[in-house]
Amino acid sequence: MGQSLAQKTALITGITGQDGSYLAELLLQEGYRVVGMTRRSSTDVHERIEHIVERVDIVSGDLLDQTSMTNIIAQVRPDEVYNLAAQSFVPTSWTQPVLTGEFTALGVTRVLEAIRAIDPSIKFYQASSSEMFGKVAEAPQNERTPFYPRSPYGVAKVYGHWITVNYRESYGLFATSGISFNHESERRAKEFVTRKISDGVARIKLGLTQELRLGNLDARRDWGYAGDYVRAMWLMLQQPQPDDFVIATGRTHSVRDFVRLAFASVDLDYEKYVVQDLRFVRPAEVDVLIGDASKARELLGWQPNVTFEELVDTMVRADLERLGRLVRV
Ligand code: NAP
Ligand code: F7E
Repeated sequence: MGQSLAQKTALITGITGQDGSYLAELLLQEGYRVVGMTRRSSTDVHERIEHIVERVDIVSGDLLDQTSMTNIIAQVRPDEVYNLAAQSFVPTSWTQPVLTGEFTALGVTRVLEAIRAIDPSIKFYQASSSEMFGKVAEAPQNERTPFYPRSPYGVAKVYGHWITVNYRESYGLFATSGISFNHESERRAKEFVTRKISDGVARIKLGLTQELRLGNLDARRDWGYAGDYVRAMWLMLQQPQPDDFVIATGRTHSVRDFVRLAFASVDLDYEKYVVQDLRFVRPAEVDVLIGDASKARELLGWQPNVTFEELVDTMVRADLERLGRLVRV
């Protein structure tokens, strides 16, 4: 892939994930050379980036492996690194707590160490999470709200956040932490509740199944659209100074609200199909999240474009279309 002198290079860890795929699209549009780090797998994991895989460079590495991280930074020499890779599913963090800590917490230090050793002028973005607020100390949550994580995942993200701040303060790295609230899309993995619902609604509508089993319907989240959130990530690295930013819509809805709307969008009553299943209830829950993104609005000029209602509708339509195609084949 040819590269002009002025062209910037971005390295994305986690390019095969939901956010990685949208961020890669955005950076290509912005004229970047995009390099994506993937870990070795015996199967094809490029599903979300199939449409752009010819336009990005893929390098093989793992957040668990310091040597691969250092070699990748040395070979790619990126201007910007977006650390999106993580074990990101909260329930798995209870069944695999040590692995979650290795990926999601210590993995951040491995990337920062590689940057520090090879070229401390590289800009770094850390994908921090509203799960750090957990049992919230105040509402809405902003950059100064104290953390009280409620899962091994949340605890690992608190480490990732503070090590990012620490490398900024210790070594003067351009290390920025984006504290994103939940963001979803038709590319979300099916284990997360929004996609589980949109996929379930489509299956029920098409007669493929009769019920949708869910856990706590009363949990509330500040849900936005992933495409909006990756724009904020990029904007953060275009600022004169590294900083921390909350990215959120400022609106909160319950899982029940999402379910009701998703079923209603295909003229069904959720109460006839949703079954509560204790297997999906968590050992410790984050009851309610709502973010205050005023700092991002003021300093980044960022605001979300997609509403909750549009998000629900888009996700259900996408699953109906996808499953409809399969049923017709
Ligand atoms: P995702 O879809 O689960 O993607 C995670 C990515 O990390 C995948 O590409 C995965 O690769 C990769 N990965 C996992 N372990 C790795 C390892 N040891 N070495 C290298 N790559 C590894 O997550 P997402 O929703 O796009 O989220 C992106 C980041 O933002 C994550 O750090 C997540 O914790 C954080 N975050 C997400 C949200 C949200 O609402 N989406 C909110 C706040 C923060 P494979 O394809 O090989 O599994
Ligand atoms: O759960 C409730 C569940 O798994 C949302 C990750 O991207 O956002 C995500 O974490 C809520 C919880 O996302 C089911 O108890 C009910 O209260 O979609 P989720 P999450 O745990 O909020 C944050 C910001 C991240 O950083 C994470 O990486 O929905 N819920 N019934 C259920 N959740 C699931 N998964 N499945 C259910 O059946």
